[in-house]
Amino acid sequence: MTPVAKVLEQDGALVGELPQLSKDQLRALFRHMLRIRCMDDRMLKLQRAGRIGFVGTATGLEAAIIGSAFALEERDWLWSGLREGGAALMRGLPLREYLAQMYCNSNDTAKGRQMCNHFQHKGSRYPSWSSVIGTQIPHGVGAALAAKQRGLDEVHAIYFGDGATSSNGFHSGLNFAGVWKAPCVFVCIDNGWAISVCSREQTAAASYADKAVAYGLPGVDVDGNDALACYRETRKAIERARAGGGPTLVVLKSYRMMGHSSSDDPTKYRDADEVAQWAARDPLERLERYLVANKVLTAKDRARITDELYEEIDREIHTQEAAAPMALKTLVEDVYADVPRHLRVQYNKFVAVAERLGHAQKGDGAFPL
Ligand SMILES: Cc1ncc(C[n+]2csc(CCOP(=O)(O)OP(=O)(O)O)c2C)c(N)n1
Ligand SMILES: [Mg+2]
Repeated sequence: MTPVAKVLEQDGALVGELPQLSKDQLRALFRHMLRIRCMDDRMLKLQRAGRIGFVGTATGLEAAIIGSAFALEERDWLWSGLREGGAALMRGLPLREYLAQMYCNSNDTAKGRQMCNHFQHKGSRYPSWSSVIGTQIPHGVGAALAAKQRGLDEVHAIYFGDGATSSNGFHSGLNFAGVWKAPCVFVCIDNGWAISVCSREQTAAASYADKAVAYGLPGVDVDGNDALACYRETRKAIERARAGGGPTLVVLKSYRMMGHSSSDDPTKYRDADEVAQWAARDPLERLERYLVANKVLTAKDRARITDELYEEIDREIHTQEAAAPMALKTLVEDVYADVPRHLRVQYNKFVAVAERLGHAQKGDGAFPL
């Protein structure tokens, strides 16, 4: 097992080589991490109030998600595994589109065809992610290899959780990328649990990073609650991939503080002691302590930024609450140039039921026969 890369102790003390980041960049890093915490609070409350259907939180994983994605350039790609919505916001997904996707309303660019929380944003090179674990790994490797063949200067960061290391896609993706030196970085967010399966039941390896050896890649273990370490190690791996050195497996060791999703109750399978130990290693507090001690932030800044973020989020929630639902006719559109007769028949029957139940909107009866 490789030593775990670290820059900051939990009290904010410097114990490793600092990455090159300006004060403005450090403040941005902190703000993007804090936004995840604020979004989780609001999304979970909306889900519990029955306003949205499903949420997968990232509380506890802020340093892993933002620290690593902060190392990407605009021209690079991020293939999301599950919980990287905060990185999508940082890289350009408008908050409006994020929330429209949570509501699956008429502003949703995925037209309500994805489950809530399954973001995609073409503008910032964030392909739509799939709940089917590990499938993004070979997709991302293929896209990286295509970029290399076309002479494009792009690196593809492929994210996945510890659970995905048991998927077929992990093996075929890492093997293929190693052989062909695809310009990609594998970012494994090891949060200790794959729903209710803990890491010691997932693998007999001492660390997920050790698996890189079998594919001829370097693997690195990183303290995933240390934003600066996550940034530094991902940046190194990106630079190596960009220079033609091939992929690296970067394992960010962290912990999911809440349930797997809003449908899960983690108290059924894990101890309160374990959760408390990780609560004491909070990634936001660690970075804040370092930034305050080094006068990049003041002790009052966190509360001020939190208020600003909530104001921005709440304003957009009100807008999306008021937006119309997705038009029902989109159910049968976009597959055929013209909606064929058999789908029109089914659709008209469906609309008759929707009208009776009061779910149909004006214009939903779009395909009269
Ligand atoms: C191929 C496949 N098998 C099983 C599942 C059910 N499933 C959904 S999430 C999950 C665990 C994912 O764990 P991990 O990769 O560690 O990500 P995390 O949820 O911890 O972020 C499983 C087994 C699935 N979605 N796809
Ligand atoms: Mg996991």
